[in-house]
Amino acid sequence: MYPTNNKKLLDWVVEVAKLCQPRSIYFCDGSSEEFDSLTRLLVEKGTLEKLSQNKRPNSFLARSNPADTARVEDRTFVCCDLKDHAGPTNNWVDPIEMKETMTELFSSCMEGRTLYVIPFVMGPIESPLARFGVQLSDSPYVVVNMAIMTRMGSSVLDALGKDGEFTHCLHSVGYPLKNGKKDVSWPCDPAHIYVSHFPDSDEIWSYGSGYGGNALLGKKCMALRIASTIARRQGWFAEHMLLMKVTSPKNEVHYIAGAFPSACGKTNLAMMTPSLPNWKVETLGDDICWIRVGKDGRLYAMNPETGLFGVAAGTNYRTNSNAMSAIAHGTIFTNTARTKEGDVWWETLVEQSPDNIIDWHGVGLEASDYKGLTSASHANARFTTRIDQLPNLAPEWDDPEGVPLSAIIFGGRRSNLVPLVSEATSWSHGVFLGATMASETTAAATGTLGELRRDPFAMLPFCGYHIADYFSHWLDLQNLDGVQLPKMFLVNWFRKGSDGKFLWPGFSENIRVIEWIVDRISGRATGLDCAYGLAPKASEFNVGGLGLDDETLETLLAPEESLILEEAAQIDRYFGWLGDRVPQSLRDQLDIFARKI
Ligand code: SAT
Ligand code: MN
Repeated sequence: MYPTNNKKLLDWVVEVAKLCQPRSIYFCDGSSEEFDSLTRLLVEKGTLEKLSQNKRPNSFLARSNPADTARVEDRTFVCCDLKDHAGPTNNWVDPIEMKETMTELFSSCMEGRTLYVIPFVMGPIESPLARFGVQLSDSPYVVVNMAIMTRMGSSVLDALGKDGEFTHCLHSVGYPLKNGKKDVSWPCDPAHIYVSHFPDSDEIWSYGSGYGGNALLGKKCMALRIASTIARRQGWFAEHMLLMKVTSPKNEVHYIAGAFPSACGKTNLAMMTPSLPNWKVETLGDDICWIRVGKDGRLYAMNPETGLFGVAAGTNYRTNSNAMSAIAHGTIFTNTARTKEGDVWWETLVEQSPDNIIDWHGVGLEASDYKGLTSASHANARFTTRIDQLPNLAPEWDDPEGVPLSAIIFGGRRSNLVPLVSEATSWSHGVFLGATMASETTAAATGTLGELRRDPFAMLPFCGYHIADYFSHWLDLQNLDGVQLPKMFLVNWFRKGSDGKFLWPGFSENIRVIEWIVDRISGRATGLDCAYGLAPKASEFNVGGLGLDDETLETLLAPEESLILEEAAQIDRYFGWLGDRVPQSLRDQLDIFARKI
């Protein structure tokens, strides 16, 4: 009677049903009829509101519980056998203890609800890198989001067959409808959130949250934290990187992956509209890359997702017109404001400034109330939409083999010190640049570094094992026979002048940085030696038409030497905190950096 004969899956569903006591069990088939009937159900329950068919066709708005609006890093756990394997950047709890705690929470937690069985695959099903997962969840909101973000449904069960292996992903919002308790529009249990990973048994258990990466377990939980541990064992890489295709006016094609911490413009870069004529940027992915060494020795990258789960704030026609086109229809919005006419709205959608809006709490505001406020939509309001709605999607985005990388770029938000772009002088130096990248949490005062969050490879909250071992995994690549490694670059769009204003226009003008990167790949540019590697010579960097004066350009292209010793001391303390597993070659790179003044 069930649409699978996979014994492990059936046994597990029975076991979970016994524990969680759902009213019914439903196997998702991934069809559009299923999607429509679940969104209808969610509208009835008040979780979703249908937006105006005229203004935003086939789209919905969800408002979450105000206590459940984002990933919670301090409730995220890596429960491997030994604490030392999780390392200092992860919250570790003994797996047996965590399972005891969570089993109590899961006990009868789905009463009165449907248990949805969500079979999914990360990556094209026929890809050598594809990995199967099954999420058991009591949230229909999760089902419709997983239907957008992953390849989900019957075809996955078919491919799994009788004895296919999969990551076991268990999820509950933690709001049982016991003793006649009424449902609410966004059920959750924010006081008891746990997002737990068991890498040794390939399991994820998540309780209490219905939001984003806490609840859509294919994304950060499986495709990054669990996959990173598997990748390390098997010799590949699960990375928090965008993936883009760049075509130059000379018709050179390059695929570039990029790691950026949050709030550094990663999505906008992935979907950039170049300002320079005859350059073309196409998107393959905005968040996650799985990378392996191909038969020819090059690194091949693949986006394992099928959707975009993007931040609404800051997205508009000026910053990202491709994303705006993608979300013009068929999109689920969560925690944005909306207009009285039934369209979505957020503060930076300046082109459309409605007279009155309904904020993300569902409260109506007059223009005089909300103009000037920055809270009508939540700062982490999101859109979930299919990646193939992007007008600039690269056709090879779902090539099962992936695409060969010419470059990997790292970037953070640094108002001083770090130049606009520089190229690593060796593989070890590139790994050093990635391992020490950082973003400002508090703006720097002039002459100091300010408050920095080190976010190595933008993997700080996503690496499922000891981050120092992760550095070694990257370093080891250079020792592989016949490997042809991409070049590595560090970029920084956020340098400020003494007046506190950004020196670089960013957005579509970032194509100029890409142009220099392409010139380096093809050997046309030579660059200048600096503390961060090779930076562009002013004469080989295209600023035509920008109106940048020579002095500003000079400042942008060079490191701020007076801050290098302070940075080196900070990195030294950081390595000290990470412990003695930090590879010696990275400590050597730090010495070289500190001496390069
Ligand atoms: O909620 S997600 O984890 O998917 C996005 C993010 O917080 O980075
Ligand atoms: Mn991300």
